[in-house]
Amino acid sequence: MSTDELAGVHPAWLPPRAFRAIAARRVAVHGTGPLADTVREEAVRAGATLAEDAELVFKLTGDRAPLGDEGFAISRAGGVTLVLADAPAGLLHGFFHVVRLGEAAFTGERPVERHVPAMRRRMLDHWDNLDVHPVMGQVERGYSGGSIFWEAGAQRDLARVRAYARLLAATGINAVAINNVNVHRAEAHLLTDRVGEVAAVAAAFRPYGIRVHLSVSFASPVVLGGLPTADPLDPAVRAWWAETTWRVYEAIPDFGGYVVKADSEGQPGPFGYGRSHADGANLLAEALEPFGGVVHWRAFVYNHRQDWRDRSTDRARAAYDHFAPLDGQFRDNAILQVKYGPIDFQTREPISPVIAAMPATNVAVELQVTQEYTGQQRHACYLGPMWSEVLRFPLAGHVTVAGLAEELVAVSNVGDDPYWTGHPLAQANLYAFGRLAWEPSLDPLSILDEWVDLTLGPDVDREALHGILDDSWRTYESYTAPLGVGFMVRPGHHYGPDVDGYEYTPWGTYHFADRDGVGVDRTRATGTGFTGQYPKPWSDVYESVERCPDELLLFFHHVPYGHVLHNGATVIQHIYDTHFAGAERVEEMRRLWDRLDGQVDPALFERVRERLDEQVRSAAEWRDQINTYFHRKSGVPDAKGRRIY
Ligand code: GCV
Repeated sequence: MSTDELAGVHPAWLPPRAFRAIAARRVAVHGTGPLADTVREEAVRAGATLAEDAELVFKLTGDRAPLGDEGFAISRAGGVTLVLADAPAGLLHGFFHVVRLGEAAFTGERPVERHVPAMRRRMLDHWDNLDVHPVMGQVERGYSGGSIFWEAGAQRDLARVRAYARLLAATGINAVAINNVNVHRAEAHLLTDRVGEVAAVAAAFRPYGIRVHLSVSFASPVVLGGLPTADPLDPAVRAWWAETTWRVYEAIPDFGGYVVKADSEGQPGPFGYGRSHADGANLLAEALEPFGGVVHWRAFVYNHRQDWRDRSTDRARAAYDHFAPLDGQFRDNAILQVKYGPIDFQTREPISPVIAAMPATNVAVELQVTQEYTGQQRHACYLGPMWSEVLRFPLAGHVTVAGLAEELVAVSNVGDDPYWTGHPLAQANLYAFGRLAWEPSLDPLSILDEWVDLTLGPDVDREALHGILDDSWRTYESYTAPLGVGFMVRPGHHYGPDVDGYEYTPWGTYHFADRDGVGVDRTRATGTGFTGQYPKPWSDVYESVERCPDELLLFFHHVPYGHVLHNGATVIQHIYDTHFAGAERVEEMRRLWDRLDGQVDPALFERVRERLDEQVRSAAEWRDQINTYFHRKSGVPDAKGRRIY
């Protein structure tokens, strides 16, 4: 692909500059097959010469054991940098590792260092539709323009997808689901008569070691096959899925598999036939099994038609209540895909107890790179620190979330925007997701450094960028969601404050603020009992109002405004203080960005500046609405006498 094909598209973390250390070197690639070819092409594209007496050597070990399908080992001795892998995908990951190292890959001696991915699948889910949806736009919760795959119901030119594949491979991502989990009528046909379009996308991803997956409707046998039922135990339904899947593999031999959102927010599922979610998932797993495919079955199942008057139903409990009893009943190639928190990608949630409740099930943890609830790519909010906290959290004894999960999946934040992600700084989130999925113990701030180096160059004001991004997630939390309370967002689009927006709706997301206090009692003693879904010590820690960490207090407890936090402040004063401080901090972020004027591309500079202006405006709105709301409810004045309306 010539770069001209992508005129006007930002190169993100793979600009020509990032390959400087490889340019003009002699490179040898010992290996055959498409991925080895990609490494050769990349080397040549970087400006290297292919030669036998090379100073950068890529070589297959001929072994299958220590490095696996994707790992590599890198070393340097006698002026030769050597990348070894057991399989060609490892050579490709090794190549991008050399890119990240830059000159350091060619300096001095290097003892052998092994790099093997922690997660076997590192996947992005696109919530893309073929056409513009009347309410959601084309990409559901997308903040970066239209889909890179489709336009006006038809497949787009795939040059952009090839460039995307390359960017993703450079972060370590190896799987992409290309359509929305809410499968509408047109998208359902990607499984059958429009599978050729999926095959074309798969061909664009294949040279970069990325497999394509498809979201499918559980009702496909009815909608597409004309059967009277989609009952998972019906022999005709099983035969339909087997035959349909066989045809998919005829078109795409390395097809990854299906993603299913069932019995959730209006999507059809096995409950409609009185069957369990294990029956549903196993139906598709059985059809995929002969071809080595997998089904990602989402655990995001809850009642979205709750009566707000009903205090006995707790949305946080739903996934565990549905799935924990099914542990051990899923086939090996069924992967239960669990959102990291029990509600829905809020700025702050506890870890979902489902992740620890399924020891006999393959679990994928799902994150949201698209910033639905974290500023919609209008606010700078670097999520690396949040994900790192999630992955390092010791949920089951000393076993962390990263240790419990087989896979990491995230909802993509990419669209046809020239910067890929709307907010140019939101590229760092996509980059960090891939890197953390490969190695969850990486320091998110070092990952940010990598992104800055590759994307903006080594000479930009790094201190200013760290000043803007390092704490931006905590800053976002401080001016939006106090103490683990969620969903104080505008209903529908979820941007901006609306404290009572969801309070009397059927969605099950309430804060229960009254004149005396705020928060959701999820204790076993007096509340919904959700705390009982956690293993020890967390079931006790969260149950106890004294031991519960401040940042989750209102998620687990309803407390009076005068309740004193571990940090010494009352709940109400904490709300005021953090909202004033958060909005001020955003003003400082905007000032810091001005230091990059002249150091980065002027159009990129302007784009970020515009977004920071909006973030300043929006943070002030959040501050004033939240503070005013709680001031009016509680009648408690701000101890510092600041302006509240
Ligand atoms: C794709 C949230 C979002 C929905 C999304 C859903 C999901 O509820 O607001 O847009 O639907 O999560 O994860 O399935």
